[in-house]
Amino acid sequence: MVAAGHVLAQEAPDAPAPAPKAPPFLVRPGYEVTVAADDFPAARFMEFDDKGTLYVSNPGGEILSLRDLDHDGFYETRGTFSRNMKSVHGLCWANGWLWFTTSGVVWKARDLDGDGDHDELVEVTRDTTLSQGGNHWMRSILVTRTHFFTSIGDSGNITDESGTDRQKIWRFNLDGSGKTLFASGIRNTEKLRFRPGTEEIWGIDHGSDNFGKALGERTGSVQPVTDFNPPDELNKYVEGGFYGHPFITGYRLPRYEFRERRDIVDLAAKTVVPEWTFPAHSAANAFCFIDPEVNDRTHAFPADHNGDLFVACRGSWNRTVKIGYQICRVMFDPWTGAPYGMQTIVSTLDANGRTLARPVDCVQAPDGSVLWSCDETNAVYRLRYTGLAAAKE
Ligand SMILES: [Ca+2]
Ligand SMILES: [Ca+2]
Ligand SMILES: [Ca+2]
Repeated sequence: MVAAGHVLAQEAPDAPAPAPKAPPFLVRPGYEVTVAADDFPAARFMEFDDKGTLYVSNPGGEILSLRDLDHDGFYETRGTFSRNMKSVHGLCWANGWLWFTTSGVVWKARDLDGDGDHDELVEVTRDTTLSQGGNHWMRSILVTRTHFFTSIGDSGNITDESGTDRQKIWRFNLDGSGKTLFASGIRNTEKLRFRPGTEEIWGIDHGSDNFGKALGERTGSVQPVTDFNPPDELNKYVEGGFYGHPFITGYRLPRYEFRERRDIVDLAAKTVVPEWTFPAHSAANAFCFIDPEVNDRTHAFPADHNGDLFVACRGSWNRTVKIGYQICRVMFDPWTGAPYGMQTIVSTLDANGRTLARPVDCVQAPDGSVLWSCDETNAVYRLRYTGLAAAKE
């Protein structure tokens, strides 16, 4: 018979391994990045439920469910909420359900017994009403008390799809009925969210590639026009709004390719301009707002971050010098509700310009920190504010 103490000594190696270290990102003084979870097939979009479960979608077909049971910021417990859902992307927690999208279907599911796997799955609406596929197959989802909103982008780069269901945001009743056009002229907006404390719908629209190609630019070498045009747009989507694509870009600039259209100036005149823009090819992808209710409770970030936007910029391919590759903060003026500035918080290029990560999405965690995902390192990182005093130490 073995003494109890001896058995404990034998079991000691089973203690949890320390959390992995984050790559050497360039992080703004006062902030810190750690690994929240890793070893994903690909980590794309994220959402929390009301019990602190983190959901991470992987377009290969899974939604993983993660928990940080000891509240140390590392999500050590993992389940598979949903599987065999090829192209699963957009996520939104609402009314007790995790709503999610595949390219041509809007679904909702819930876990009733708390084991991290769904027990109930509902197909809310299918591709008889939703376009699918193409280059931009990622489908957004925003669920409100009364409706859900979804969109799918341009099937190519600058395709005239104005006569189709693409390049538009659609509003549905919660049961999938009542499809109504909400906004149009959108190239590729992968995430929609309310600005905290309002019912304003915000999203980021990706600018096109190869702006100067029709003028003789050569992709990857001589592209003075494309390097700086067009911007990625932070838009406030209003009912009936036309956002320009594919004819008009940014601040009512007509596209060279559509200059022969007789209505091109009228199209420019009716285009809703962006509330803010990001440098061309940043690939400003997805975002979260800092909800003041959460931040005032957790004090995770200074109070002047309340209502600001954290944006995951995946970074450029269509630029001669890399740009994007960062987590940035877009500051909002709480008085006007409008953006007024931008800071880089994390650069995912190292000092030699090498790519350390390509950020995809940001989400505010229940502890107030901001989690961001990367589908190349296949990890989720945790960004928090540690203070300038800590930065000097
Ligand atoms: Ca933990
Ligand atoms: Ca379950
Ligand atoms: Ca636009």
